[in-house]
Amino acid sequence: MVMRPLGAGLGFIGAFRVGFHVFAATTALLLTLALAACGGGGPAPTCNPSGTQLRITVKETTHNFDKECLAAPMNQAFTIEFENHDPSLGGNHNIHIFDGGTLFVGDFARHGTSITYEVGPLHAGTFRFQCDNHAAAMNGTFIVK
Ligand SMILES: [Cu+2]
Repeated sequence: MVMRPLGAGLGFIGAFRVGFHVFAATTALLLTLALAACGGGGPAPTCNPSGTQLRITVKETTHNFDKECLAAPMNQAFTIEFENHDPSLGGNHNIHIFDGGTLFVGDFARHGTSITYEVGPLHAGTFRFQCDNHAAAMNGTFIVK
Protein backbone atom coordinates (compact mmCIF):
# COMPACT_ATOMS: atom_id res chain seq x y z
CA MET A 1 0.00 0.00 0.00
CA VAL A 2 1.28 3.42 -0.94
CA MET A 3 0.58 6.34 1.38
CA ARG A 4 0.07 9.64 -0.37
CA PRO A 5 -0.32 13.05 1.20
CA LEU A 6 -3.86 14.46 1.17
CA GLY A 7 -4.69 16.22 -2.05
CA ALA A 8 -1.92 14.58 -4.01
CA GLY A 9 -4.50 13.17 -6.42
CA LEU A 10 -5.85 16.60 -7.37
CA GLY A 11 -3.27 17.31 -10.03
CA PHE A 12 -2.37 20.83 -11.12
CA ILE A 13 -5.87 22.00 -12.14
CA GLY A 14 -7.47 20.66 -8.96
CA ALA A 15 -4.87 22.36 -6.79
CA PHE A 16 -5.42 25.59 -8.70
CA ARG A 17 -9.19 25.40 -8.14
CA VAL A 18 -8.79 24.77 -4.42
CA GLY A 19 -6.36 27.67 -4.25
CA PHE A 20 -8.75 29.92 -6.14
CA HIS A 21 -11.67 29.12 -3.84
CA VAL A 22 -9.56 29.92 -0.80
CA PHE A 23 -8.50 33.17 -2.44
CA ALA A 24 -12.10 34.08 -3.35
CA ALA A 25 -13.37 33.30 0.13
CA THR A 26 -10.58 35.35 1.72
CA THR A 27 -11.25 38.27 -0.62
CA ALA A 28 -14.98 38.17 0.17
CA LEU A 29 -14.23 38.12 3.89
CA LEU A 30 -11.82 41.04 3.65
CA LEU A 31 -14.30 43.00 1.56
CA THR A 32 -17.00 42.40 4.18
CA LEU A 33 -14.65 43.52 6.93
CA ALA A 34 -13.63 46.61 4.96
CA LEU A 35 -17.27 47.58 4.36
CA ALA A 36 -18.12 47.01 8.00
CA ALA A 37 -15.16 49.13 9.06
CA CYS A 38 -15.73 52.15 6.84
CA GLY A 39 -19.50 52.19 7.01
CA GLY A 40 -19.77 53.70 3.54
CA GLY A 41 -22.83 52.72 1.52
CA GLY A 42 -24.88 49.61 1.93
CA PRO A 43 -26.86 48.71 5.02
CA ALA A 44 -25.91 50.48 8.24
CA PRO A 45 -23.12 48.55 9.96
CA THR A 46 -23.46 47.51 13.54
CA CYS A 47 -21.09 49.53 15.64
CA ASN A 48 -19.89 47.71 18.75
CA PRO A 49 -17.40 48.72 21.40
CA SER A 50 -13.95 47.27 20.77
CA GLY A 51 -12.06 48.49 23.78
CA THR A 52 -11.53 51.82 25.50
CA GLN A 53 -9.15 53.41 22.98
CA LEU A 54 -11.26 54.89 20.23
CA ARG A 55 -9.93 56.62 17.18
CA ILE A 56 -11.38 59.02 14.64
CA THR A 57 -9.81 61.09 11.89
CA VAL A 58 -10.59 64.04 9.68
CA LYS A 59 -9.06 63.42 6.28
CA GLU A 60 -6.93 65.93 4.42
CA THR A 61 -9.44 67.03 1.84
CA THR A 62 -12.72 67.00 3.73
CA HIS A 63 -14.71 68.49 6.54
CA ASN A 64 -15.80 64.98 7.39
CA PHE A 65 -15.05 62.36 9.99
CA ASP A 66 -13.77 59.04 8.68
CA LYS A 67 -16.41 57.23 10.76
CA GLU A 68 -20.17 57.57 11.06
CA CYS A 69 -20.29 55.64 14.30
CA LEU A 70 -18.20 55.32 17.45
CA ALA A 71 -18.87 52.90 20.29
CA ALA A 72 -17.61 52.58 23.85
CA PRO A 73 -18.25 50.14 26.68
CA MET A 74 -20.72 51.39 29.29
CA ASN A 75 -19.57 52.67 32.69
CA GLN A 76 -15.90 52.75 31.70
CA ALA A 77 -13.66 55.72 31.06
CA PHE A 78 -12.20 55.75 27.55
CA THR A 79 -10.05 57.83 25.26
CA ILE A 80 -10.64 59.14 21.75
CA GLU A 81 -7.55 59.73 19.65
CA PHE A 82 -8.64 62.50 17.29
CA GLU A 83 -6.40 63.25 14.31
CA ASN A 84 -7.26 66.35 12.37
CA HIS A 85 -5.51 66.24 9.00
CA ASP A 86 -7.64 69.03 7.58
CA PRO A 87 -5.17 71.67 6.29
CA SER A 88 -7.75 74.40 5.60
CA LEU A 89 -7.92 77.51 7.77
CA GLY A 90 -11.51 76.71 8.73
CA GLY A 91 -10.53 73.16 9.52
CA ASN A 92 -10.68 73.33 13.29
CA HIS A 93 -12.79 70.50 14.61
CA ASN A 94 -13.90 68.93 17.86
CA ILE A 95 -16.06 66.11 19.17
CA HIS A 96 -19.18 66.77 21.18
CA ILE A 97 -21.24 63.84 22.46
CA PHE A 98 -24.78 64.52 23.60
CA ASP A 99 -28.12 62.91 24.35
CA GLY A 100 -30.10 66.13 24.49
CA GLY A 101 -27.76 67.36 27.18
CA THR A 102 -24.00 67.33 26.81
CA LEU A 103 -22.26 64.11 27.82
CA PHE A 104 -18.82 65.25 26.68
CA VAL A 105 -17.49 68.22 24.77
CA GLY A 106 -13.90 68.19 23.55
CA ASP A 107 -11.55 71.09 22.90
CA PHE A 108 -11.05 72.01 19.26
CA ALA A 109 -8.12 70.42 17.49
CA ARG A 110 -6.63 73.03 15.18
CA HIS A 111 -6.12 72.02 11.56
CA GLY A 112 -3.17 69.70 11.20
CA THR A 113 -3.03 68.67 14.85
CA SER A 114 -4.25 65.78 16.93
CA ILE A 115 -5.68 65.56 20.41
CA THR A 116 -6.51 62.75 22.80
CA TYR A 117 -9.79 63.20 24.61
CA GLU A 118 -10.28 61.55 27.98
CA VAL A 119 -13.94 60.78 28.45
CA GLY A 120 -15.45 59.69 31.76
CA PRO A 121 -17.79 56.69 32.09
CA LEU A 122 -21.07 57.02 30.18
CA HIS A 123 -24.40 55.27 30.68
CA ALA A 124 -25.69 52.92 28.02
CA GLY A 125 -27.55 54.42 25.12
CA THR A 126 -27.46 55.54 21.52
CA PHE A 127 -26.28 59.11 21.32
CA ARG A 128 -25.08 61.57 18.72
CA PHE A 129 -21.67 63.10 18.20
CA GLN A 130 -20.74 66.07 16.12
CA CYS A 131 -18.15 68.74 15.44
CA ASP A 132 -19.60 71.95 16.83
CA ASN A 133 -18.18 74.03 13.96
CA HIS A 134 -19.72 71.87 11.22
CA ALA A 135 -22.56 70.02 12.90
CA ALA A 136 -24.60 69.57 9.73
CA ALA A 137 -21.82 67.76 7.88
CA MET A 138 -19.73 66.30 10.67
CA ASN A 139 -21.83 64.07 12.86
CA GLY A 140 -22.53 60.45 13.65
CA THR A 141 -23.94 57.95 16.08
CA PHE A 142 -22.29 57.28 19.42
CA ILE A 143 -23.22 53.94 20.95
CA VAL A 144 -22.50 53.01 24.57
CA LYS A 145 -23.32 49.49 25.70
CU1 LIG B 1 -15.54 70.56 12.09
